[in-house]
Amino acid sequence: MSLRDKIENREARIGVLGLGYVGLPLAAEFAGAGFTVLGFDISEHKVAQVNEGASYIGDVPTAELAEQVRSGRLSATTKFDRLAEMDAVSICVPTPLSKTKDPDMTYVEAATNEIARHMHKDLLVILESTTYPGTTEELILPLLSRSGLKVGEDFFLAFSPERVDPGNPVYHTKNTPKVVGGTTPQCTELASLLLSSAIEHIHPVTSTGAAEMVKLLENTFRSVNIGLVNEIAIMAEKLHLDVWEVIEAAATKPFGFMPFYPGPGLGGHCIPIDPLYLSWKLRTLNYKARFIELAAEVNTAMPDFVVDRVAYALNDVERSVKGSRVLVIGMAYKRDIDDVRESPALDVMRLLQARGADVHYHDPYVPELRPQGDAPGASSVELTDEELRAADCVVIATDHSCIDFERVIRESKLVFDTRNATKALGRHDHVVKL
Ligand code: SAJ
Repeated sequence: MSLRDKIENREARIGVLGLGYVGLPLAAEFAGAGFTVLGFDISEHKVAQVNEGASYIGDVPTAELAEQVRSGRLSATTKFDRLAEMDAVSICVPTPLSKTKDPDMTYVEAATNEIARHMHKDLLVILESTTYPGTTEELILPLLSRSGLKVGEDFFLAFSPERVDPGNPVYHTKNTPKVVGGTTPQCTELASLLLSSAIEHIHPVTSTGAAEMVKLLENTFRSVNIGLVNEIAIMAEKLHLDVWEVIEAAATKPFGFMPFYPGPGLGGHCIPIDPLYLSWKLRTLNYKARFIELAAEVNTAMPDFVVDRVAYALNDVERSVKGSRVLVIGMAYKRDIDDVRESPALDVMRLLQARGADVHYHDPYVPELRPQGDAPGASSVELTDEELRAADCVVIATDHSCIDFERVIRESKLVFDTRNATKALGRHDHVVKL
């Protein structure tokens, strides 16, 4: 039976490498579409949780996962030799930056080498991990071609960028349009056929490079616009203007404008990182991607800007940062999630500590901070009235919906609001906004 037939009658066995915030939802969608899915991960813990039907990803409800595991549609393993049983494999492993801010392709290479070890005729491989244009053709294809099998005839290779917005209440894997580009038209067609069985709208492009570039355009668009609005916030402060009022008014323009909002910096494992994959690739071609590098410069300077503003606000009440007790509300990189990766709130806390402040934090989604480098661990404090009153300054770094900011204002001596979390609560002399 051909791969096409196996996909059409849902008999194709699907492997998903990497069971994180991209892989687990994708595996669940393929299982929901009627395929038998085997998740692969190096983490025994993740594999055990999946096989117990216990979801560790907010976007995958445990009830749904448990049902798929019970029915045998979905299971997980750390035994990569079972890749030999797969008809199609999606690679959903991390693509972080190295210490020198260059692409770290070790996870993608390791996953691809595992697949290469178990290559067989008619295998479809789809890379989902965000990466620089050229990765699929220059890194993946040669590793898989060592088998002697010919791409587009004996095996099929495509790139299809993940578009997961963690915590988004409306858009999930199934209803978010998916771009896909294959090494050959046949690769594009087969990858599109498989993906369209689990995802409502597929948008094919003519090459893997185009698909890789689409994702980087999406995330560079965000990084550059956030960098712009952060610089507007810095300008507004020098002009003694309320940047939030200005953005709210600009957003009344019904065409040609899209609001972005300033903040304490740029967090997450995508937006601060993915654009640097593009600028790195262009540097190898002797081109300087100026917008990407400038946006990164502005965004990474925001924690310092915030701490300077906190220092000025304390100074206005005749307090120095040194010796002051500061409570930072919110450690997650954005509201209503528990992820602290690249979170600017961590930088704000550490910069305040470096200036001698006694810093505590409260985040209902982040009960503990593990020690990182020379930074000690910490635990989230209860947001009691006493805790608020004891602080010389409360810094709102993440505007979680569950936090009662009215009480924060009422019980605090001084509030520095980096997220306009207090906008609906009127003006207060002791509340300073970014
Ligand atoms: N941020 C601002 N101002 C804004 C928007 C965001 O300061 O106007 C900050 C956030 O607080 C956060 C960071 O930027 O720290 C990233 O925010 P994000 O909303 O882009 O969140 P991510 O990184 O979790 O998800 C993004 C996706 N988000 C949206 O499209 C809304 C999307 O770009 C990608 O699908 C995803 O990264 C990814 O995996 O690439």
